[in-house]
Amino acid sequence: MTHRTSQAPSDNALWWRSAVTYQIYLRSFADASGDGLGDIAGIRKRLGHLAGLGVDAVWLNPWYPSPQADGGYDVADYRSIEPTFGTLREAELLIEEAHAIGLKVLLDIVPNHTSDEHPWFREALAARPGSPERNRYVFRPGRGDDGQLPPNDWWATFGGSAWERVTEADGAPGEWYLHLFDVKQPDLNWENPEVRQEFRDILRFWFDRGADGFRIDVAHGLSKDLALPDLGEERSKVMGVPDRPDHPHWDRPEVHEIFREWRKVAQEYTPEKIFVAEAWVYSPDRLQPYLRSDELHTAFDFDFLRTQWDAQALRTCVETSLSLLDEVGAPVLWVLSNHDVPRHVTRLGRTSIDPQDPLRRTTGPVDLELGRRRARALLMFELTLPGGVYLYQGEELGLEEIDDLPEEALQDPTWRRSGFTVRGRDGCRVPVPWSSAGPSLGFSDADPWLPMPAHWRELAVDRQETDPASMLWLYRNALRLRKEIPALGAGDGALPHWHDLGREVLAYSREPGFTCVVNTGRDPVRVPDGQPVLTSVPLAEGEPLPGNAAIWLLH
Ligand code: TEU
Repeated sequence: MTHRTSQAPSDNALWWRSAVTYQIYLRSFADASGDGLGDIAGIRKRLGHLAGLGVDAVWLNPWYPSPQADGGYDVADYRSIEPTFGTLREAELLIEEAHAIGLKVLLDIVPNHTSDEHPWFREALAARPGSPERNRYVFRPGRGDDGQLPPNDWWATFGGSAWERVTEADGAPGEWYLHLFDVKQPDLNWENPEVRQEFRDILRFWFDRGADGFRIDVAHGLSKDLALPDLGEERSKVMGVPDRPDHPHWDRPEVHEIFREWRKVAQEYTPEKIFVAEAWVYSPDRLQPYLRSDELHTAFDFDFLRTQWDAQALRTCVETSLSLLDEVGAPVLWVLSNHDVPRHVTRLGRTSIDPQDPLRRTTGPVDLELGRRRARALLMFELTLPGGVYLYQGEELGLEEIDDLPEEALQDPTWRRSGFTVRGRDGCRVPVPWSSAGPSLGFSDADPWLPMPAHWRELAVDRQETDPASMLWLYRNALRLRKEIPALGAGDGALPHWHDLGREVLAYSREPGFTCVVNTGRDPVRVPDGQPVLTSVPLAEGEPLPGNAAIWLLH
């Protein structure tokens, strides 16, 4: 039993093992400049919301200069700030102000690809085939008599071929370059020492400006089998995740060498800087190597995010993740939503379940009331698990996925590249409603970059602030109790002690004296003795716990 967790995580060099981190999707958080797009000044005005919520850290999605072909994940300059978001000075001030209220600040690094408007790519286009400039990326001649066919059959994540042909300086059709995402996101060649050196320097640039760490975008994608073997897949899997262990461009063994180098950069600082990997892997055991003691500190647990609302499935996921990561001494990071997946209120409220679609991207009937009820219970489960938690902006308001954005508003490159068949991720990126009045619900003075539904007035921060039954109050209360209850937090190596209250019930204890019960079924269940400290639904003393609800007990 460890008491480490009862301290404020920020006072502790190991804060990242138990921190609750709030993801700020900058474009949609708060707009102070009045252009309809969120910005740094907007975040600085709303820091009080985060302090009031009780989180320990923030993670900011990319804020660098970018043509915004993929929401900023197409970076044109890694050492500056996109002018519509603010200035480098404002970024430094934001980091300082966050630190002053006890929040750590994590940035987002995008090492798999640059923007096609990055100077390196412009130089590569202007240079000859075989030149050092081209060798920073993955350029290859095409197949076929005239090189008119792509070098192999790899697909881009957003749809279509992963290869694009360029026109050479003499005007002739030329080589092809690899892009595992949009055509405006050419993949870097991580076998090239110059690329490695550049990114180590970029890490230092932001660490020197106060960043406490980085979320690593597509950490599983950096290394490729440069023999470029065909995949043999006939059809593009739009927004697919690695579906086999020996994939030629996802989760290659060579990637670990890169992260060992990065760890050394983090260790140049005191306290050490930290990393969180966005790594989509084939099976939970494949996350383990990323988290060895000389590699990355943490990685999102996407299996938890993909697990359905079922006590047995959730328990299996939790046990598997905890025991696998404990073998390498790493904490698990529990996460339910982010800017890439349908919001979990909607996922939990979908009444028809397709096992082939665990992220529930497919639209279909949704019972939002049920989804919110389950989301409240699942949050209470998540926040009691050993390890850290990532929250995505707006989940504290119970926001749902917006499935019916007008087609002309859609901006995710997936929509176009999938031949207008996959709507993409805009539905979870709709701006935050801050106030129940005003045309863009307090987000901006202008029209927001994605339309906000009028009914979100009911979910606005100002409404929920005055309502103790709201989702916002549940988050605040749960986060406060998580800090106060000694059993909660990191709990390194401590596996939960499960109780058998039936197949549809998750019930477990952590020492000293804490029990969480989640009823994923419909029938009420009797809960163990103890003093209730939090319930996801109103509950009288001694009353059985109804379906789709949770309770915390002290004893
Ligand atoms: O996402 C990487 C990624 O692999 C996801 O697109 C994944 O395939 C999907 O979420 C699984 O359903 C990261 C960023 O989070 C995303 O926003 C970017 O578009 C992408 O990288 C490219 O940089």
